[in-house]
Amino acid sequence: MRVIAFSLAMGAICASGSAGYSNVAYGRPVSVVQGSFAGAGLDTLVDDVFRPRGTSWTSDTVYWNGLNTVIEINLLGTYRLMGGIVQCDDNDAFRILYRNMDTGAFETLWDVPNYDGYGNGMQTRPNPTNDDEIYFFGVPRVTDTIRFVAVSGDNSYSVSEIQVYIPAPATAGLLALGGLVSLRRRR
Ligand SMILES: [Ca+2]
Ligand SMILES: [Ca+2]
Repeated sequence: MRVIAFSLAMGAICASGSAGYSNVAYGRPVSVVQGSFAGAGLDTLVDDVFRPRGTSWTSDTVYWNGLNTVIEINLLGTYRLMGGIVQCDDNDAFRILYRNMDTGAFETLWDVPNYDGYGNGMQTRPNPTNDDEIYFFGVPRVTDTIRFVAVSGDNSYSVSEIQVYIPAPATAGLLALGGLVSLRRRR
């Protein structure tokens, strides 16, 4: 009985996404609030689809030149963000910002590093070999809006996926289920 319950629990965790976390940017409204962009529709940034590793920076991505462009995602709710995953051009550094709910100012959530300087197309951060690996922020932040900008690089920037995570509701339900199983066993 104990073994069966444990197996069910593990299955539920795997099915709920990246190690028990939910991407709250998925399907949310995306807009460019400053500057311009070209290429794919903005909805492709929150569709849970990554381009194949090394895809050309302008192939079905959102791309732009210069540091003026600001992409904004309305999370349609207030969440405590634990971590993120992004896929963007390899040879540039980017930044995700969050709206400070007290001041309204946008502050740094994650400085997304330059992957390399030699031009190998789209690369997922933090782990180019695993689109499911979450980067956990140093300090989780409570917010309802995030922004994405380029910080430095070769002046040609692109992005194909932006994800931010909270613990999956399934995990909370799972804990309750586990408690229920324990309760029944004691009878
Ligand atoms: Ca995408
Ligand atoms: Ca670039």
